[in-house]
Amino acid sequence: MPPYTITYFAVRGRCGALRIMLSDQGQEWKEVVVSFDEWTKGDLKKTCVFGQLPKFQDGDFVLFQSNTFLRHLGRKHGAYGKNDNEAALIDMFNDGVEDLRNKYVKMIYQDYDTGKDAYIKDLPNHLCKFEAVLAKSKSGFLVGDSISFADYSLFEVLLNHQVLSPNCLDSFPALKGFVQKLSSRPKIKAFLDSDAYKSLPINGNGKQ
Ligand SMILES: N[C@@H](CCC(=O)N[C@@H](CS)C(=O)NCC(=O)O)C(=O)O
Repeated sequence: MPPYTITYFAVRGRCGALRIMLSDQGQEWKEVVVSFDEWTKGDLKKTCVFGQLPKFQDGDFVLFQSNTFLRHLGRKHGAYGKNDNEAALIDMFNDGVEDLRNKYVKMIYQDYDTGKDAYIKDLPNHLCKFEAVLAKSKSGFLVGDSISFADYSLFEVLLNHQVLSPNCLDSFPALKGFVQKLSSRPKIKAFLDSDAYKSLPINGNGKQ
């Protein structure tokens, strides 16, 4: 039995970075897929601390909040920096990624038809912040000399933005190199090539 279980809808959504991280860390996990019908008619929602999915189980230990899962795995698998300051920087960058993810999610679910073009036009103003950080990084990672959960988060958000706007990284060589670097890590490459990854839509409403 794998120690980890993800309970979520049939989307990449808020578990995209988590699955990439688990793959890269050589971990196995079980997926429990919840249909919209089960969610709206069943009792699962009532059992979720914030009334939402995803839910993550590490054996008997149950968590909610997707960034909490990343932090938990970061602590367990050595992807949370090598001291308190590195950990704080990793938190900071992950929060920055979360800000961008939230803007993306808002556009996808609330404003896709009328807001997509303006979103893409404004995107360089967000990407340039991460570009500046990675351009200065000697390791090619956001913090220190090894991969952290914030790198998986940023990577996954960039992959989704490349679907939204295929040339969005063209003026950002460090971000482009970062995506290539993570995409070519063997376990990430194998996961991105898998049906498990490819068969899931990015978002629940089919927009991307
Ligand atoms: N901050 C939460 C957000 C969770 C969230 O927005 N869940 C959505 C799906 S991605 C959900 O459960 N929607 C159904 C509902 O609210 O009833 C996280 O990162 O896990």
